[in-house]
Amino acid sequence: MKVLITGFEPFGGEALNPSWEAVSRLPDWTSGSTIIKRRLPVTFNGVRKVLPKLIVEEKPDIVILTGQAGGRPNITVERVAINIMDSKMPDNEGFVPEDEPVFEGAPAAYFSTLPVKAIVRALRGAKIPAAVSNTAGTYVCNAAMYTALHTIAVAGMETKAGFVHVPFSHEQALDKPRPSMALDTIVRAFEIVVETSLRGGEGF
Ligand code: PCA
Repeated sequence: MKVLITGFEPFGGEALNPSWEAVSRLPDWTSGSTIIKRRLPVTFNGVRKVLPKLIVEEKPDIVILTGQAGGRPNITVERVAINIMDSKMPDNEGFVPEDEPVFEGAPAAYFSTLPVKAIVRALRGAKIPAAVSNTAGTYVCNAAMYTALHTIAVAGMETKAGFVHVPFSHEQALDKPRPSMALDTIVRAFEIVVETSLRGGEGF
């Protein structure tokens, strides 16, 4: 099996993005499966260009996208991606879309095809605070999740895909009173997400 896991570059004035910091620390293979790690730009146009190419070329069995949700206290496994880009904060190339579709004429939403509940249970079983989230927002992370699921649907691929948000790391929270999680815990969480996705399980 081949797993594609992505993290994002920093955005919003942060020096790092814990999603990529954790992804980059993952092994290159686990349980007999190859893990391909990629860092994505925090740009609406970037993810819509890079992800379809990556998925069609690499043909992974599983796509796990990860990003930072600063302010959330736990790991959140996203259930749904919606066909909207709506942001007050500019992306990393200054684009501020308002009420625009990710893909014109495409479905309103896609559900994650990862075993969302099984992942949350496995994380909590490992004493890592985690929950299902019913919104990935309307910024670049939602656009990335939507792009991956839409690409897979249009190409008729069997690939499973979904998104996991992580809190700020402790380093990021030193200068602000926000919830944070140790990077080592986020790395362990991603290993569990990969292992549980490889095992499958019931859907959402
Ligand atoms: N989080 C942002 C985009 C990049 C990231 O790591 C989001 O939640 O949309």
